[in-house]
Amino acid sequence: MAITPPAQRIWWKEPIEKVELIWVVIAFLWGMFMFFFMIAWHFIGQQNLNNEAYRITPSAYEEKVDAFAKKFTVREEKGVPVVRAPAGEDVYILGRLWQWWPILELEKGRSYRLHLSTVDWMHGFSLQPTNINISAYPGYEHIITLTPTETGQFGIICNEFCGIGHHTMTGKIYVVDQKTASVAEGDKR
Ligand SMILES: [Cu+2]
Repeated sequence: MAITPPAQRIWWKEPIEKVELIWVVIAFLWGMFMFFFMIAWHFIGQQNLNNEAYRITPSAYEEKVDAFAKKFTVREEKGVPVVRAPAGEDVYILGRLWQWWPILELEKGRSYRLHLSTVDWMHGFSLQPTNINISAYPGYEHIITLTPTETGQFGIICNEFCGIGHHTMTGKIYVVDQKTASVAEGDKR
């Protein structure tokens, strides 16, 4: 706000300065370019996940994940089941205070439909070191189509602060070669 009023009181009726007009046009066109590129990037950049989301109650989701784990658990790690579903199947991960559950074992080069939800409140699913980040909410079941391209052990951390145990909220995904029985068997060495 100016301290003194402008000399020309009816300033808004003055013709717009040419340089200002050019900048307004440039800024507008840049804004439009970025708007459409955001959509284009979804297709050409392969950055944004193509996901689906459905309404579900937290307890119904918990039941589904329990049934999934019961069916396909191959071993346990510190009390957490390691679940290896047949390639191409639906796989489930559940977030809660304070863990991502269960541990998944996937095959490299095969596509999975990864279901993701939480049973208490919002958590941030962050897959490391790949750096895939997805917000997970109670009441919404996200489904992400995922095709692992590298074998190894991937960590999941929570990147939305969720209370006193937030820093301990981790999970794991193993990606193994299609013929390998299990990476963790090798880890026990
Ligand atoms: Cu969390």
